[in-house]
Amino acid sequence: MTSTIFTHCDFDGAASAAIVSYCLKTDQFHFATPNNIFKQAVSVHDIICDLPYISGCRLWFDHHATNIQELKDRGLNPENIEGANRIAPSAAQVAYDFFLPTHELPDYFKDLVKAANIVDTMDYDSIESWLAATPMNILNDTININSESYPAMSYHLSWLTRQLRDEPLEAVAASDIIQSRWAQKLVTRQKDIEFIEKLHSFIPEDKDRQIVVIDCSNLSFAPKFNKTLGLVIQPTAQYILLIANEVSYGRKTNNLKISVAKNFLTPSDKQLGVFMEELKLGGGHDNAAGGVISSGSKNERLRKLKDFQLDLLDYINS
Ligand SMILES: [Mn+2]
Repeated sequence: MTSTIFTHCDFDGAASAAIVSYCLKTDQFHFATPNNIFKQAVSVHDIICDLPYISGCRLWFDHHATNIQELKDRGLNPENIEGANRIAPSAAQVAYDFFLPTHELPDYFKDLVKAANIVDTMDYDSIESWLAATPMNILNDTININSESYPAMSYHLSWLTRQLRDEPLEAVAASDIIQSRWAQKLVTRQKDIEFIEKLHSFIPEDKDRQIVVIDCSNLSFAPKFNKTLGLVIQPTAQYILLIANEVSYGRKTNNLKISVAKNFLTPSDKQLGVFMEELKLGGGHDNAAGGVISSGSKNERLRKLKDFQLDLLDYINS
């Protein structure tokens, strides 16, 4: 029976799937997000990596504390699930440790796991090292280029997963496909930085300039950039807040999509996910969270956005 590896559409998703693919000779991949995995046709033959557990799947490999807790909340014992799950820096690490005692693994998997650990936890010691042209950064930063469509990105991710399975990181990063994507990425990144530089602001109440605000709600298009690039322009800020229009069926609504992240170099003990949940706007993790501010009119949304920004400022100063 053919089995598919359902995995997260990010670097750790590809890395963990590469290790599982090597060991179990499964060569079919399907990329998903933590939200849409629940809508996928996962069968009893399938394997899930780096995503929430789906009842009845054959094997599950994960490292997210929230997913393991969610399982317990459902009355399931994580130790009884086939595969491996534990809190770790990456799903790649979990899968590697699971197969190591019983399989002969290529030496280059050690570097792959190390890379997944760093990329997935943003374990960098400077903005420069986060942006540096290292093999792991190049591969991670070229997963999506030029706002590629989901099918195009999935196609690339399947290719990347097979390459990571069959070759060392350096060789994959040096390939023509990756080098061409990287050249494009450097151009768009530079444009994104210039764009954020023009657009970013601080609210007047934020005297210490702690929260870089990137407000895209007055734009007629939805820019797609990594908001953490705000730190290139404001390296001493502690948080980055991105605001954008919520689009429904191709039309702008009065609702605002908000997402907030901590400066990865100076993480505080604030729990952004809990904060967003308490405001009943959304949720997330300690270091990054998001949600939607719903409003019926332009004025209401301006007022609610201002309230939200003051609440956030209060919270981070509390
Ligand atoms: Mn992961």
